[in-house]
Amino acid sequence: MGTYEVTANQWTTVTSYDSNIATGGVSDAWTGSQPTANVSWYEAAKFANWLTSGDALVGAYLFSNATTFSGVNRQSALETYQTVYVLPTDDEWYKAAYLKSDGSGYTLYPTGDTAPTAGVEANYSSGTSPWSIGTGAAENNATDDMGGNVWEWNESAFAGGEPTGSESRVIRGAHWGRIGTSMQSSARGSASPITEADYIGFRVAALELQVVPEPSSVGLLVIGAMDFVLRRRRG
Ligand SMILES: [Ca+2]
Ligand SMILES: [Ca+2]
Repeated sequence: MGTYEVTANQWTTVTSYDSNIATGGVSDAWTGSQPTANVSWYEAAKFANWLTSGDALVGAYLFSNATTFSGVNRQSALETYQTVYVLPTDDEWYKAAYLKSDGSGYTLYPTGDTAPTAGVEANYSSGTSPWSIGTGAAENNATDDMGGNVWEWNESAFAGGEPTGSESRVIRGAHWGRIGTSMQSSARGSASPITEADYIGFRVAALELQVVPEPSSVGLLVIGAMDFVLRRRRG
């Protein structure tokens, strides 16, 4: 799971390499090491694809052109690329945020069972804009700002399962201006995938194909690297 929300700088760098990513029409609201936002689900999915393949239209997310999405196929992408960048599913995001690091159960907030101090440990309630990544308190699994700062796109359809078209997607974690309960494990937001809002951003997760040695050659799908690695495939 990416430690941080994708930043405005990372967004600017990656989108400069592939004009098929930022096609939603609304440009970034934030700068530098603030999280990127005004990013539609489609734009976020194409960003993840680009990290995988160097092509916004090729990866776990199936696009026939820059504006036509037709589904998700992580396994096929893994077999081709071995390391695949994705938007975390609702379940993956939930576990990274709320599962205790010793695996003994789930907490109410990503930082524990008591509400983090607003404006110090997490950016919510009294905030007026997103702060730079790395500002808040460390969360259960060494992530930052899964609670607050900007809402984050999940891969999952709000109705459950993989999205196949324009149905609403899950967003999680709340933003700088929301009350604390919006960061709780039970809080699950919904947004149309074309939404470009200055309070919705995303983080990516990396999947790695692991091939089991003899006697089996079955590939296993696991959640890999905890850090977001910006790999410059072009330029
Ligand atoms: Ca946009
Ligand atoms: Ca967040």
